[in-house]
Order: sequence, then C-alpha cells, then structure tokens
Amino acid sequence: MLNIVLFGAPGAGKGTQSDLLVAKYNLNHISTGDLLRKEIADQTELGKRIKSIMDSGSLVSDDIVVEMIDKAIASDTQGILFDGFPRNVAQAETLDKLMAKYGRSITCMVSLDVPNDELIRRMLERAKISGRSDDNEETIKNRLKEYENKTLPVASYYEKQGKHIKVNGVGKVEDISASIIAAIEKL
Ligand code: B4P
Repeated sequence: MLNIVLFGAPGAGKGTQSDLLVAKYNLNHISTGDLLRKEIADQTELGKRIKSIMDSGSLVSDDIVVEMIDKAIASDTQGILFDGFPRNVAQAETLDKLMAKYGRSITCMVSLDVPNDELIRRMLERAKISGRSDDNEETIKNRLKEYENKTLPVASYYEKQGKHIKVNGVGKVEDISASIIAAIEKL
C-alpha cells in the first residue's frame, strides 16, 4: 500500500499534483489545508479559533492537525497521499508514530522544488480567482517565512530515512506529474 507525503513550499503545486496522483494510484487525499478551510467555511468552533491564524499565514497548532490525521489514517483502507502534512519535524515524528500504531509506514516523501519568485507569482495569480484570504502579498511573505523556518527541516528528516525524492516543480503540470510517477515507479 502506497503512503506518500507530498511536500513543497506554499504554492509549489501540492494541491495540483495531488489530484493527479490520487487518481492514478487510487489514494485517499488528505490535505490538512482543505480540512482546516472546511472548518472555517462551516463556521465550527474550531474554524472560528483557527481563522485568524490561517489569515496571518502562520501554522495552526500541531494538536489540531494531528487529531485530524489520526482519524484519517484510522479510517483509510486504500493508501494515503498526505498533502501539506507534516509541516514541521514534530508533525513528521508524530506521523511515523501514528502510522506504526496502525501497522503502516510512509513509503516516500516527494518534494516539489520551485524558486521563491515563481511561488509568489503563482499565489498572486491564484489570488485573482481563489478568494483565499491567505493569498495576498503580506500573508504570502509570512507563509514563506514559516516554510523556511519550520517546514524545510522536514526534508532532512525524510532524507535521513532514505525516503526523500526531489522533483523539479517548474514547468507543465503534466510533465511534473510524469516525473513524480517515474520516481515512484522506480521504488
Ligand atoms: P495549504 O492548503 O497546504 O496551501 P498551500 O501550501 O498554499 O498550497 P499548495 O502548495 O497546495 O499550492 P497549489 O497546488 O494550490 O496551506 C494553507 C494554510 O493552512 C497554511 O498556511 C497553514 O496556516 C494551514 N496548514 C495547512 N496544513 C497545516 C499543518 N500540517 N500544520 C499547521 N498548519 C497547517 O498551487 C498554487 C498555485 O499554483 C495554483 O493556483 C496552481 O494552479 C498553480 N500551479 C500549480 N502547479 C503549477 C505549475 N506547474 N505551473 C504554474 N502554476 C502552477
């Protein structure tokens, strides 16, 4: 059973590539960003608590996302694509423990490599249609800072386990998908 972590900076194309990968490998798509945005859209108690954090571009607290991930793994029977999780080393360690609890493990971590100027360009472009309150210049800067300070070390975490696959995330969406699939097929 494939259990893949799709990794990259904000705007690297994790959501975009996830759609293609879940269809190809029939995986369960777990996007913490989507799950959190749904809480906000549904105006749940949790949604009200996290809205200002997400609007500022900061990460929400680990216990909130970990609880969501635990439930998602417990109910999965087909393999999972983790999109936007883990976002820091503590979440990566917790994910390993959770997977072990259910007798499973992470197969690999695919990292999309995109330079900062392209990330900013994409998110500002998306801002024109997304309606996402975190797609604005000031918040984007904070999201990239959070990524560099807290998320980037996750790549070394998987590198040490020999599970890190780096893919060029610039170019046509289909070409990037083809590179990811080629890397997975080699495993
Ligand atoms: P996410 O929802 O994960 O959002 P993201 O990183 O901005 O997006 P992604 O990389 O998926 O970009 P996309 O494919 O859409 O996180 C949002 C917030 O949620 C975080 O800031 C945080 O507050 C919170 N959060 C989520 N997970 C958390 C966790 N685990 N712990 C704590 N907090 C958490 O691509 C972007 C744009 O680029 C799109 O418009 C797309 O069309 C375009 N694009 C994609 N591929 C392209 C290509 N090859 N060429 C040109 N454009 C491309």
